[in-house]
Amino acid sequence: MTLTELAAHVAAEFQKKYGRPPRWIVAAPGRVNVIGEHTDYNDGFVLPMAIERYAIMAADVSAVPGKISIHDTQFAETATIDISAPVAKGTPKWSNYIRGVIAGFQNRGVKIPALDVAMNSTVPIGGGLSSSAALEVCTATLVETATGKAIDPVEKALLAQTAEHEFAGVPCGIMDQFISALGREGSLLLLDCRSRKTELVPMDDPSVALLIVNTNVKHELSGGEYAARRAECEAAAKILGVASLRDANFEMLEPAKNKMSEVVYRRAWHVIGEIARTVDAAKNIRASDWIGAGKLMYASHNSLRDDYEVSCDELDAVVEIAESIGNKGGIYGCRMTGGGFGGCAVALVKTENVEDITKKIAADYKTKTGIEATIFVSRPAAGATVIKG
Ligand code: GAF
Repeated sequence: MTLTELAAHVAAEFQKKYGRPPRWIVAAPGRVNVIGEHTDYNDGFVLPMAIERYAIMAADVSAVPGKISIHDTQFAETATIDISAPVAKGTPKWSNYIRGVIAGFQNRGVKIPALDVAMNSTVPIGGGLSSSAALEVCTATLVETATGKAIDPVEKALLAQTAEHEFAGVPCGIMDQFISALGREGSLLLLDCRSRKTELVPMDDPSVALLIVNTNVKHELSGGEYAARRAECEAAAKILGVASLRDANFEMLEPAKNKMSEVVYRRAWHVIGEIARTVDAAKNIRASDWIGAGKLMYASHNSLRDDYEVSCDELDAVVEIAESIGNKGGIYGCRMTGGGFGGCAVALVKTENVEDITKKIAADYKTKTGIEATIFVSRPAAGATVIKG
């Protein structure tokens, strides 16, 4: 479904639920990270792009004071949030992403009107494509539109990140909320997570495409593994005497090897290498060196699998199939994307081979794992947008 079709759909659902057309429609995209995994909370670089999958909300002021009613049209479930007091965690579980953002605006002293909302999302849930960041940034965009007070997109991303920390219990970095708020059509975003400076890296050559392969193995970051990785990185930085692993290098790591556990050493090894790979991949993509960028993607995957230990059999299976198809069959590189433990892989491919590659990956993945993958191409999309407002 295109964004225009999705907007028409959610507007019709709003009309059905509330008996009038919506006054506002806003959307925010999910993302795929091309390279730079588990580097954001180490002050490193990431290279994501917004994808053509969105969280979308249609809304109007409500006649019921002090309440926001949100109807999820996909799962036919309605959440009611009391905004007459400071918003706290509550049910259903998905409403916490919305609650967290509303609480963030309340903390800034923003007076939010009572709202009727219909929402939908085409970002797969638990697919590692940031369905939660899309929902958070979409909510923030709705609050901005309904109050007429836009905030700086960087502030908006940070507010959404705080919501994820405090209301979803995931101590995430800044990548997902940043790209959902700041994505640009036709470009990847090279984000320096320390300075928060962004650089657009054009990815509009029609001869190459990014193929997203959803293993359909659900990933869940609140399970503790993500927080454990973050703590291991902090431990490594402390031993190395640096503020974060962004300030470390291999020359510093080797002599400190006997001062840290083997696991902490390997985590640091991944992060130091991955930060460098991300900067190099951005250079390769700018120079249309697809082979060079693809090699870095495979190297990233191997490091995430062996040293960072956040891959899983199904993600490894997709990457092995991609390697077997190889440059000859039109695949330059492939890697797991996002937090890991399931979710999606991303492959850099020749556009002319997309159909054959899709068929081959689907068939071989089914044979290897018994699971049907969901495979699609996305062009780099724009970040959060106001469609009607
Ligand atoms: C998740 C987190 F939310 C991001 O901040 C990032 O750390 C990513 O995992 C791993 O690169 O998506």
